[in-house]
Amino acid sequence: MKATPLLLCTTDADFEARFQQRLHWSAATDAAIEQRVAEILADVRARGDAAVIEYTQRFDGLQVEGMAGLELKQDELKAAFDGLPEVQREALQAAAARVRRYHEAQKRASGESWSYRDEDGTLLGQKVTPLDRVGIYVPGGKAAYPSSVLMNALPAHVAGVGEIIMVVPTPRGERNALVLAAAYVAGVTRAFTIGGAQAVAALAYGTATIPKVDKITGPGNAYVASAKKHVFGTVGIDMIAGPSEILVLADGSTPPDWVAMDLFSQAEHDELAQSILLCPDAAYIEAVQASIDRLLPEMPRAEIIAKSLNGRGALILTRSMEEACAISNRIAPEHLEVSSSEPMRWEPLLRHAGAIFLGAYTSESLGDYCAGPNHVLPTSGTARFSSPLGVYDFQKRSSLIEVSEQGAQTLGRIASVIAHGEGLQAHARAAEMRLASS
Ligand code: HSO
Ligand code: ZN
Repeated sequence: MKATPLLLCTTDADFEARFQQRLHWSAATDAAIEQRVAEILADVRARGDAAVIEYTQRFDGLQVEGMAGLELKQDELKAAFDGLPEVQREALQAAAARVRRYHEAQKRASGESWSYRDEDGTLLGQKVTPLDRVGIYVPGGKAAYPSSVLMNALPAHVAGVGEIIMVVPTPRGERNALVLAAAYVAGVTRAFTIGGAQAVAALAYGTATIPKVDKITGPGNAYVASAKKHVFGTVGIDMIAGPSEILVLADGSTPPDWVAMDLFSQAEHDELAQSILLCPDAAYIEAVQASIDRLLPEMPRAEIIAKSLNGRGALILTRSMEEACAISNRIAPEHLEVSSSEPMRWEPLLRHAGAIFLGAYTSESLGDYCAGPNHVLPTSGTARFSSPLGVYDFQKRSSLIEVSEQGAQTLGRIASVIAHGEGLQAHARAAEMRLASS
């Protein structure tokens, strides 16, 4: 099996066209899926628990008497954790501690209430409060990642969310012990073995057993993505994540094997994942291709990696590191590795990326599990306008205003003039009544 990412050179006349073609990705919005999801949502909304039980039996082959059979009790989560080998228990706890610490710092830096007083004594500010209850969707099967349980639940916890409800499908009753253990470590409040659009519906509308949440986060398949879009507005959602992406910006100083393996690390997630190398050194690009050729046969997921690299991968020869940085900004990748001996020289030039990994030792994979920052990141160029999942996604803000008697005089005159201009008499009178001269 061969993996040969498309070789591009920015000096080629057709570079722009071929580059654009390689980047292009459109989420398949299948009308049949949309229709099916709308029906499931309406059914769960109308029939609650009974519908959830039926769909879980039909889609996951899970036969239960009542909803109690679909709930994972705290002692089961704990038992899953206790049953793990010690190295796994320790790794989960170490990762959780680091992710928690990072998000606590994030909360201190940007998640606290603030206020100030005007010269006339008027108080203005913003009060930050956590959401009451959130739902976390954890995929089952191939993409069941315990690390994602930590990445979704811990920022919610740090934000002060009262209840965290996890849903995870368990086809034919197959439970992933690491996922359950991660739920225990992250302090999930309640957990249910349900998935798909029916789980999203249950969280969004609530059933007799499953509490209605205020926001749903977490990745899922096409049905889950469609269901999240449908319920947006009834509840908040985090984002609709596309396939994983990595862009490596290399100056040629990192061992090529390291870069090849980092490209593999995202390619192994999904055939549609995108791995790109940008480098001004042609010999180095050749060396990375040689590493790919040599290392690929060792990989258990070689087939997925090859499909991803052949279909969506690219090795791009640039005129300079500056040009590589400019192209990276245009792509706005989910993960950006600056594999350079002087990463801090390039960092100020890099503006659009979900996460920036600086220096040869900072493999993206460390960020996926345990460095501390969140691994739920904007994909498909959305890093141009959105941010990693964070404490702020589990908080909301309320404006605070306390106008003093003196402040009412200044503000009342301004408001009155504009209210009259808008033809809204009650607004104007409400402001004028508080003027001392009135
Ligand atoms: N790189 C993935 C997250 C992940 N990797 C989970 C391994 N497990 C999306 O950012
Ligand atoms: Zn990953």
